Amino acid sequence: MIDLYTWPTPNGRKVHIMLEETGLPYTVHAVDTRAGEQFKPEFLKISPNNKIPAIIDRNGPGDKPFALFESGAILIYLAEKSGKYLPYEPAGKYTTLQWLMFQMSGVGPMFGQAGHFRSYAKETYQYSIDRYTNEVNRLHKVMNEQLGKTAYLAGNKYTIADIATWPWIINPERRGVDMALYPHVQRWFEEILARPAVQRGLALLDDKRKAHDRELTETERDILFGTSQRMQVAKGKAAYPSRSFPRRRESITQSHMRFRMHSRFRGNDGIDLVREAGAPLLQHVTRHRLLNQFVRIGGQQKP
Ligand SMILES: N[C@@H](CCC(=O)N[C@@H](CS)C(=O)NCC(=O)O)C(=O)O
Repeated sequence: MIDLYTWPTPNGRKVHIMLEETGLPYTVHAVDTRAGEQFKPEFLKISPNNKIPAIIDRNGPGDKPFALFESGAILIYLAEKSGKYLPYEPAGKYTTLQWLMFQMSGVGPMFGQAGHFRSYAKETYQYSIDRYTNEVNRLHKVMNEQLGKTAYLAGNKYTIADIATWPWIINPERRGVDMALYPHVQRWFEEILARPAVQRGLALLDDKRKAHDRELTETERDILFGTSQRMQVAKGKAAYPSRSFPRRRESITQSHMRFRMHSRFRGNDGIDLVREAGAPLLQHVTRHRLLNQFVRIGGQQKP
């Protein structure tokens, strides 16, 4: 039995469809990301990146419970568990993984940012809208060329590369895409839409999606994109502004010391360098920290 932690978004739907396609038994646990449920400690234990989807396979490796986050990893895991949608022979397998990585590193992030700047950002940032809309269209062109040659993204078999990409093609107008320009993507989209398992996957938690098909409230916006999100990440520690400044100073110090060590003090005693480093640039750093840094850097440089 797979425990599925999810919400009806493109990344969640990848796993909804995969579970329906494979027929693996599963139980759904809704994680309302607009209400901040992704920050609950029990969910963070499974998905420390505070994002859906995540799973726990009650019968994981060694027949022990096994937790997994990141939709790409989940798709590979479920494909190997079920023996479906990831070819076994190496060429087919790596071609599938190649297109899966294309989705994870290109389609997901770029489409996500396009949607963000076109629909969710409160102000209009034209540069960002243009940048991500261009990328979305470029990626559609890449897919269109591929799907003009093969039935599916990784060849003539339906694979996890298609399952990962397909939910991101829904509502193309929201990302500034005119599908008439990409007829092969459109053909592929319609073929996959007609699959009964895909229909069942789309139906999962769809009532919740419909209820949320509206403008974000201020609180929801803050949870997803604002200070709530940042504070959660920095939880238990100081918030970003007070931490980032000293960190940057430290790295200036470190590179400054490396430079001097290479150019002038190579082979000298570390204490000399620490004395020399009383220069204005380094005044804010305590002598103790300087010594520690020098010992660390100096230790690496010694023959
Ligand atoms: N790379 C991740 C991305 C997952 C992701 O972005 N999930 C979104 C919903 S589509 C989420 O949980 N957002 C909540 C948040 O960022 O707090 C994956 O593919 O699993």
